Amino acid sequence: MFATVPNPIPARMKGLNRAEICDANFQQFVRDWRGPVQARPADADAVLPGSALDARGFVELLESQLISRHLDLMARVLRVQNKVFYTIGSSGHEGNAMVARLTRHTDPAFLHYRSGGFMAERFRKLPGMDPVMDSALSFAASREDPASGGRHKVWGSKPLWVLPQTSTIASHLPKAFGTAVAIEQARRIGHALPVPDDSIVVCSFGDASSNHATAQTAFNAAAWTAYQKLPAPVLFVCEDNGIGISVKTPDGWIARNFAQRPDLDYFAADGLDLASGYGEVERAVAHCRRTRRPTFLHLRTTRIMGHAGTDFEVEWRSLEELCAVEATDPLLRSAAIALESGLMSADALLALYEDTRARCFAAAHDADSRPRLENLAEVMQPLAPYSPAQVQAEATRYEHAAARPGVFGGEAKLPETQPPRHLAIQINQALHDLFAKYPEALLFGEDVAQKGGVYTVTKGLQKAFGPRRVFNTLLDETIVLGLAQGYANMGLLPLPEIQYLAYFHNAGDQIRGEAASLQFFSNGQYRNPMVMRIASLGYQRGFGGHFHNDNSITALRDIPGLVVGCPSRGDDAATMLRTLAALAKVDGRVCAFLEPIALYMTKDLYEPGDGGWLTAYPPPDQAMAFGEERVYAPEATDLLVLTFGNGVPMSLRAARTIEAERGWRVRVVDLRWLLPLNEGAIARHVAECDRVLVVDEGRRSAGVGEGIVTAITEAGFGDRPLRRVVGADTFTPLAGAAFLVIPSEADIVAAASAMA
Ligand SMILES: Cc1ncc(C[n+]2csc(CCOP(=O)(O)OP(=O)(O)O)c2C)c(N)n1
Ligand SMILES: [Mg+2]
Repeated sequence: MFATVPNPIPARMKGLNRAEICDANFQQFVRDWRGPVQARPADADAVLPGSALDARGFVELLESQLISRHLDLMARVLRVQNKVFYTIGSSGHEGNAMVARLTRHTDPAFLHYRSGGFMAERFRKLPGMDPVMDSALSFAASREDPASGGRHKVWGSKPLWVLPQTSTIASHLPKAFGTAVAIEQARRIGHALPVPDDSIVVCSFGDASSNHATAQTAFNAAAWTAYQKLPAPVLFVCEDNGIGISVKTPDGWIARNFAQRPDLDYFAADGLDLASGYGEVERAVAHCRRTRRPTFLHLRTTRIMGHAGTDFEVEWRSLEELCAVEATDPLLRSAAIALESGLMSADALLALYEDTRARCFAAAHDADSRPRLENLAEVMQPLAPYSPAQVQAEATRYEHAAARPGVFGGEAKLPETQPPRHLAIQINQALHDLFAKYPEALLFGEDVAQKGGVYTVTKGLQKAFGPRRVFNTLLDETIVLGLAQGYANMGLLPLPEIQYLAYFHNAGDQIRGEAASLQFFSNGQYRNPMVMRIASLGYQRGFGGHFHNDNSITALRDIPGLVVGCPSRGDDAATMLRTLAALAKVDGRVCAFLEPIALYMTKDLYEPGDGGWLTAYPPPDQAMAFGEERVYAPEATDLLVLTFGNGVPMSLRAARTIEAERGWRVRVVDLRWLLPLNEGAIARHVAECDRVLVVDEGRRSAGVGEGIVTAITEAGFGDRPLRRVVGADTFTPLAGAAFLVIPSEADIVAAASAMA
């Protein structure tokens, strides 16, 4: 009934610059329009007979598509002039504007880098916002970029609930799923959400990305949730352009892979054609919102102008194929609809096209004149905020006295009135206190609920606080950490547990690339505070092998902005947990709490039965200052031992031997905080002592010890006699051989002797 886009467009130009060709194609297509024209005003009727889209909606969507397109074209031109620093565009994907039109600005959105049309359309949802200028500032890496403050070209907006995403494809799906779960769960625990209760989460990504393990685990977790009739209102939008950089997605693969997945409800819409695609997008959005089930919207798109400005497709694809792809340009289809429906004349459409181009260039030139990030302090400003006074006040804030007798089984059983106990018990009691203090705290992971974790550290928490706040997840660390980010996005305080440090590594990107980077890439506007507990480190007797004794602290040590704490005794664990929770609450920090497994049950220090490693429970108004070390024998100056974790009791024992053998008095310092290292404290102790031993149970290379030695040297004490006692650069073997690869008391004594 209505004319379709001529296919293929004549290959009039064999030019390298396909952006110019796509640009010219559009203009020529409109100028040459000879299709039927029926004059009519823009009203509320269907844009075309049979379409679910009304005329006014169509015109607005077209405007959003044009904004997206001209931002791409502008970027291609101004990149070479060094005014713009990003050329991965949205051309061919502009139909995703339909998803924005049919969702709300309060539906949290985690977007694909080609969701420019979505972004332009979402900007309509709030008055007074300008998608062109805001985007131009981001393209120009201007300090005034409202999304990232000039730190990356991202789709992001605080008022529009678009959380900026990293370039790591698929890494955002677990947290999008987590946010959807959080929306539902918050209500169930009486937590006030920052968005309406019936919000859904929008999560877009490419067809190639859908194959990624991180994407697949999110689909699986969503289906696992829905299968149990639990809500997970996430709308996965697969923007299927049939290709990933240069690798084609097999024809039909997305439908084959997703159309029949149980508990992932599949909808397919033509993202190339607003008139025919709109109704199906509308059904998918309505389905997700109404049923609260995970929904998969397969949106047909195309990719024109290459993967990025640096991708010269003519070098690796035939011209015929390129022209055929360019003929599917959704803007040609939108132009046809505009002309055919009589909503626009060719002149009016061309004028709108040129006006939009002019707007984008004007904004880009304006953005180029704005200040960029000019010094390191500016760059790092949002990375790791720290407000000492507020953190201290929050950590010691104590207003839950009335709840505690109920939690601990009576006034007479309050833990601070009990005899000294070991680490596992004190962590457990501190968690009970934190849960009483923070009604928004959630603890989850593998086996943490009824069983109370492999080492019973979380025992009783579920009973005390219920299955909505303490629960088992499915077995996937990526999802555990994706959930944590999702809960945090909705204002909850997540305490995810990673069962063993060795199993952090396969999900590490969720912290390294995602959680720890959010404040940085959102210029401090979004934050995902959490306290991640990880059972860690070696020295277990009778339960061994590498994977239960992993000592790779290195994997955490270089994550910008992350806080890593590692207590060696129960009282420190309790006060440190309070400080970590406060850092999360006050400054939105992502925190890792390394629990030395081998010390969980340790009761004695020097002799069997001496109870030397039992500690009293610190009352709930006490906390540890962030960065503060614990010093044993502060008056001693002959030898300084800088250590942490299992190294602390070992060093204390070794110190006795050293004192007996050499007559040296030994000062042992438990650093407790491994990231950031307290370089000032290290330097202070070194300055006061004659010799230094660094005892680091982590690995020799890139371990904590390297950081300590560097701090000593940089503080000007490079000439102090110094030795390192460190783990070997190896995996840990099973049984007794495990002790060959990690420091021992004898090693510490021997290192001291070597300095005599
Ligand atoms: C985890 C990861 N691996 C590789 C890349 C490099 N990379 C960027 S985009 C891309 C292809 C993505 O294709 P698709 O998901 O189909 O999205 P499209 O670009 O086609 O929209 C690749 C391999 C990346 N960003 N992240
Ligand atoms: Mg693709």
